[in-house]
Amino acid sequence: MKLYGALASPYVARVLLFAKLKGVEVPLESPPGGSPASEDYRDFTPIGKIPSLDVGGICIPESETICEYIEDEFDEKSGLPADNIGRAQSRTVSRITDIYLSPISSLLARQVRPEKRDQAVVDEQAAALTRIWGYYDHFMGDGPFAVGDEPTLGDCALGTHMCMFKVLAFDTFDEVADPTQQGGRLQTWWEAMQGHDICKPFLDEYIPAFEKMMVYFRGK
Ligand SMILES: N[C@@H](CCC(=O)N[C@@H](CS)C(=O)NCC(=O)O)C(=O)O
Repeated sequence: MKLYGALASPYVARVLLFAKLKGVEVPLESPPGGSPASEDYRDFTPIGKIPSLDVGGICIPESETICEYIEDEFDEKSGLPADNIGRAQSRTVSRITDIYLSPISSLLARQVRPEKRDQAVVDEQAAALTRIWGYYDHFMGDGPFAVGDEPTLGDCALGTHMCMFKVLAFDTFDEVADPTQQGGRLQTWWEAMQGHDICKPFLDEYIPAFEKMMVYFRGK
């Protein structure tokens, strides 16, 4: 089993953090052909995105599906809460991240250079982010993590995305406030992530990997 991708991707990082929490070793490799755009990689996954998981030549695409596969395949330590409501809440945090939060990162990435910035897009996305932070407030379970007192699937998705937003958005646009500094549920959650012996060192390693991507966005 090997994971194709690069740590700078929050989707790749999510899978690596999830595997780490479960105590599963998942080797990370560059995609066949050296890039997601290569013909070799497109033969393996026509979706052409990272990550994908290679299980004896079978391709499992999509970070969320890969995490669920790892959960099913290695069941010694669960990466989901014990009860069904908690499992649904953890998955909801992951889904909110993929469906509502993630698209905003692509829109803001195109606004990083001040001389090319469309202020209306930044303002609109800043307002959308405020609404989305409210979704987490509403749907997270009892804390301090997304659900309960251990990190699970949802924390992996939101944790890596939050790090990306810290660099891409909160440090870049004055209009976009950091919800982990505003005293609410997301602050409590972030403090728990920062106090966790696996999440903290992992996220500390992920941030500089994503910062290298910012060099690309700043030059765009
Ligand atoms: N829904 C996918 C998203 C993966 C994704 O967007 N990956 C980006 C890197 S962050 C990618 O592979 N981009 C390459 C491309 O679009 O050519 C997942 O959850 O795995």
